[in-house]
Amino acid sequence: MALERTLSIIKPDAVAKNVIGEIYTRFEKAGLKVVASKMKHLSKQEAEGFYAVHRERPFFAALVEFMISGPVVIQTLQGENAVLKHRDLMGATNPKDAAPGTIRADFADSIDANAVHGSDSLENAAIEIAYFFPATDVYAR
Ligand code: RTP
Ligand code: MG
Repeated sequence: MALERTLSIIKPDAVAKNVIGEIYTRFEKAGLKVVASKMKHLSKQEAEGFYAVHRERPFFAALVEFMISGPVVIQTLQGENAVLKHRDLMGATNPKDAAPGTIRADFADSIDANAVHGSDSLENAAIEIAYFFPATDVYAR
C-alpha cells in the first residue's frame, strides 16, 4: 500500500444539487483526507487547459462548456492508494454503468453531467494537483 494524493473535482451539477458535504463525507469515510480545497468558477481557458488531453475528442467542447457552467469544488485527497480508491468511490464515467452506492450512481444525471472528476493515474494526479494548487496550498496531514 502506498500513500498517494489525487485530484478531485465536484462538478457544477453536483455543486448545484447541494451535495458537496455528502461527497466529502464519502471521501472521509473511505479514509481519504482533504489536504487542499477551494471553490472556483473556472474560466474557459482554465477548463480547456485542464482537459487538454481530450481536446481532439468529439465531446471536448461540450465538456468544457459544462465545466464552466457554474462553480466547482476542487480538492486534493490523500490516503492509501488514493488514486484508485477515489476512482472506485466515483463509479463509472456513465452513471448508467456506475455501481450502486458510487457517487455517480447516486448523484450523476448523464455522462456529461456526471458529478465528479478524479485523476486516472498517479502521474496525472501530480500534474492535475499542480494545475490547481501551488505546493504551499497543499497541507500534509
Ligand atoms: P473525469 O476525467 O471527469 O474524471 O471522467 P473519466 O475519467 O471517468 O472520463 P474521461 O474519459 O476522462 O472523460 C472526461 C469527461 O468527459 C465526458 N465524456 N463524455 N459523451 C461522451 O462520450 C463522453 N465521454 C466522456 C465525461 O463527463 C467525462 O467525465
Ligand atoms: Mg478522466
